[in-house]
Amino acid sequence: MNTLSIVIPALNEAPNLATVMASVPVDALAEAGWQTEILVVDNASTDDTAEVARSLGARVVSQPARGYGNAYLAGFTAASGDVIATGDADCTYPFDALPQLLRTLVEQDVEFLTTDRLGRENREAMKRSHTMANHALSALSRLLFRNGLRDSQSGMWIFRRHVWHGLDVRSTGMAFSQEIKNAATRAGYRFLEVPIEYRQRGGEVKLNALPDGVANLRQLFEHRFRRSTQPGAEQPGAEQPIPEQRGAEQRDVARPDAEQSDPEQPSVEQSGPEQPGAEQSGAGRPDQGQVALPTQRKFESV
Ligand SMILES: Nc1nc2c(ncn2[C@@H]2O[C@H](COP(=O)(O)OP(=O)(O)OP(=O)(O)O)[C@@H](O)[C@H]2O)c(=O)[nH]1
Ligand SMILES: [Mg+2]
Repeated sequence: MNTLSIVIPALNEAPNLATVMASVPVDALAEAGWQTEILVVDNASTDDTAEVARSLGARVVSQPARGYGNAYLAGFTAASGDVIATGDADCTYPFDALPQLLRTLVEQDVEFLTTDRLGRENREAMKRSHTMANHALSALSRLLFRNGLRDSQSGMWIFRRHVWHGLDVRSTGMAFSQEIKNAATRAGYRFLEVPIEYRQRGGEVKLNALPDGVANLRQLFEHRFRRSTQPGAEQPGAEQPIPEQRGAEQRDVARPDAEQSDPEQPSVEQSGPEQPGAEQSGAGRPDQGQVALPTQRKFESV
């Protein structure tokens, strides 16, 4: 059985968790050969996010240091699956499409799969100002990193565990999302971007649009011109085999399969379901600045 960890960062998302957890098709995933664990990272919530998550059968990881990136750093450390999938705790991401997305990961032998929410069919779900900011940040990100990704801000990624261990991702806040994508593509992992359905957010917005946008801009330039200090991680020009490049963009939208104690340290709690893993392919690495060629293969939508 392959093992999958679904990591969900949550800051005061208690009212959304029942919907989010119910949208994970654990049975369909099991039928497809994926043993799944769900980790909710409680990011110092002041509501009962942790209790609700636990009662719904999630493993709760406690991250007292606020920040979207901090939440993922703790979640990935705690995750035991050979494949990790992510998404917000606000009902926006289609966890019900995971069986299809995993099939794509395996069939196309991708190491890092990211998703694109910016298709026209999703325009009702995102505020106009957010859509424009996402397009602008993504355009700048493409210009600097030359990876062809349409949506640098999407929070749904599915990747093989070894990828995370080969990356040098430093953002503690919202810039984590663009940084992990740009780090993975720059490091030369086989990547692919597929369209997904994006849904309206439940509950309160947590994003601080202006400061988060400015922080993202700064991070893009810092990352592009960074000299890595971590040997082997995302080192431009390192002596590694160059993998076959796979590219951004597939056009049909991935939709749900209809059938189918130290307060400063993150802590993990075991509760609820099983443990996650999937077959891995060799981690090919780096060659900075390679442009990924768009694949011609279409995503199967249901
Ligand atoms: N913004 C923010 N989100 C956090 C933090 N810690 C955990 N999260 C969670 O990270 C996810 C992303 O935050 P969102 O507020 O949804 O950010 P977003 O998706 O860019 O913005 P929306 O379009 O409003 O959904 C949510 O599940 C949050 O609950 C944090 O410190 N700040
Ligand atoms: Mg969100």
